[in-house]
Order: sequence, then structure tokens, then C-alpha cells
Amino acid sequence: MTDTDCLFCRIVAGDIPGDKVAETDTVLAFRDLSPQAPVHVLVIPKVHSPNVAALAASDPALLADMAVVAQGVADAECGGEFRWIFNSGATAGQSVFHVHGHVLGGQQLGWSPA
Ligand code: DGP
Repeated sequence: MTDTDCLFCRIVAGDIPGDKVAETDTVLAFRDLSPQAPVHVLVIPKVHSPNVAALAASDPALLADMAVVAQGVADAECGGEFRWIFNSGATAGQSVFHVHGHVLGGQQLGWSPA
């Protein structure tokens, strides 16, 4: 996977538009194209990593930075309460293989993973 193959690397690079809601030197947060809740924001590292476990192994501090950004988005948009989901692998629903945490909130959330 190279930056030019990866959709989210292309959003980081500005080649594809993203509805940005927060950014640090290392992390970007932008609205999901297909929102599943009133607040549905994707939080990603700017560097490419395929999934959350790979990022935790290679750069745990960056994963922690993502958590701080996710909380900041939730503080700004849904009273600080949110669900943070990492789909890992195609059978779990991962379709973009650049690690991203889904920040979901803004309503009472149910629990129906199937
Ligand atoms: P996942 O299925 O966990 O890999 O989540 C990928 C999410 O990315 C999915 O909820 C839809 C979203 N998505 C796909 N393409 C784009 C895009 O071009 N822009 C934005 N903002 N979101 C996208």
C-alpha cells in the first residue's frame, strides 16, 4: 500500500476533499461520507498504518494522540460522550485499510453489530 493507493492518505495530502473537523501535526479528523449517527467523524493518523493493532505496535503514542483528538471532537459536538470503533479486517467491516477510529455520538446509541 502506497500513499497514492490509499484513500485516506490522499485525503491527508489534500488530493481528495475531506470535511475536516480537527487536525494536529499528526492526526486528522473528518466527517464520514456515510454517517451512521448525528455525529460520525473519522479520526486517523496522518501516516499510513493498516489497522489499530499495527499502529499500537509501531507507535502507541500516536494512537494515544488519536484518542485525545476523538475526545476533543466529542467535547465539541456531542457533550463529550461517544463510541469509538475500529473495524479491523474485512469480515469486521473494514473497507479502508488506513487505520481510522469512528467517533459516533449525538444520540442514544444502540448495540447491534450484526
Ligand atoms: P470502515 O468500513 O471501518 O473501513 O470505514 C470506512 C469509512 O470511510 C466508511 O464509514 C465510509 C467512509 N468513507 C469512504 N470513503 C470516504 C471518502 O471518500 N470520504 C469520507 N469522508 N469518508 C469516506
